[in-house]
Amino acid sequence: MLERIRFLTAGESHGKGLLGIIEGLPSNIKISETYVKQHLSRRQKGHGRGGRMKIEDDFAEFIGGVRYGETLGGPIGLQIKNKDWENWKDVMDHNIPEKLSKPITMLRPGHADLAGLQKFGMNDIRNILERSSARETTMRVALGSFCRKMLEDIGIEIGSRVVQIHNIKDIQDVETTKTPNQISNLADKSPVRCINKSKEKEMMEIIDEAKKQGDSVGGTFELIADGLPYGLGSHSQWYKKIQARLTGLLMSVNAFKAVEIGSGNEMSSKFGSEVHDEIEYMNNRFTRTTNNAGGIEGGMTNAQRILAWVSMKPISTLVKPLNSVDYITKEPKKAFKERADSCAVPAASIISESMMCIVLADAILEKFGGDSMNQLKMHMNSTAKY
Ligand code: EPS
Repeated sequence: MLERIRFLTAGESHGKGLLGIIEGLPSNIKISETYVKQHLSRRQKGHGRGGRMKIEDDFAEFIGGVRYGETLGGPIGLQIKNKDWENWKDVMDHNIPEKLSKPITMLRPGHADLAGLQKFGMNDIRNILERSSARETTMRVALGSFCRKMLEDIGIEIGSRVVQIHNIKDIQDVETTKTPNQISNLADKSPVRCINKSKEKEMMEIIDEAKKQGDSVGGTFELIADGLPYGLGSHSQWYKKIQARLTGLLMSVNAFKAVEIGSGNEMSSKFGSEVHDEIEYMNNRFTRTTNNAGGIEGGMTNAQRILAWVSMKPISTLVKPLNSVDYITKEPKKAFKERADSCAVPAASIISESMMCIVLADAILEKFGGDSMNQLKMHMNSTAKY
């Protein structure tokens, strides 16, 4: 799926913290802990988050791979401490404590609980939920920030905005003249990352209503990338196709249930003549009259804006729990409930930006190569077509 970059995360939601390693990036990417922090803070925000985000102030400490503000070209190692660990030391101890915590056995519908216990032969849901928690995505955002910075330095921008929460939709297309950074900057000012003020209010109200009812809501966000050259990915083999790589990484986030590229679903009910983007040649460039393909044709970028819509299901830990069964006694019981978010769609849009950054940085490095940023830029200057 990734051709040049490899990354891994480790750590439990209420453990000491998270670890991450990314390798395959060139040397001389100029980056600081402050830059990464800025994106971690974006992920922490959003109306509908629960008590946990008031405890954490996510900060990725650079452990290896960066010297004097620049990457060294080797593996990059990061650590993010969980402040909440202080409250969970006994429950999450790696030694056997004097007093074991009571196993959690009331399975939550929609969570990894049941399949995880069956798979690993365990009987305490905590052993599964700690790693299936969205806490892990904190490290993905930190690692993705390195890819984002590399892309920024070669003129590629990635942004996002929320277009739907529950049944409240912002159907307004964003002006095509706005860059992904401009769109993201506007979205970042909104508590739900929606750039349409009247819809923002309605979205906040529906989140409040869900919270009041002990319920949760999902939603959809738009992902945008500009500045891409022709030919990232390839038509020539299934695993090289850029849409397979992009959707693969996006769908690796538990709660993401659908990804549409360009006009996506809408195309299935239209005639071919209505959806394919006509080609023109102006000012020594091929151009398009529309962008229904969302910047990808034949498994390759076509130098148009990449547009994707990603849909997230509602959070599965509910204050008003659903019917379930006790894993041990098999008796009908209400599912386990614990502190949870009622909506994490705004945060999810930042996570998906990070996934897109990793996929696009990887595809750029695959196509243009180079061990340093200078080499990459030279290769792109001489061969990239826009
Ligand atoms: C999560 C449950 C909540 C969220 C958490 C994901 O955590 P807690 O159980 O500690 O209240 O806040 O998200 C994060 C910690 C985060 O950093 O985004 C879950 O069950 O997935």
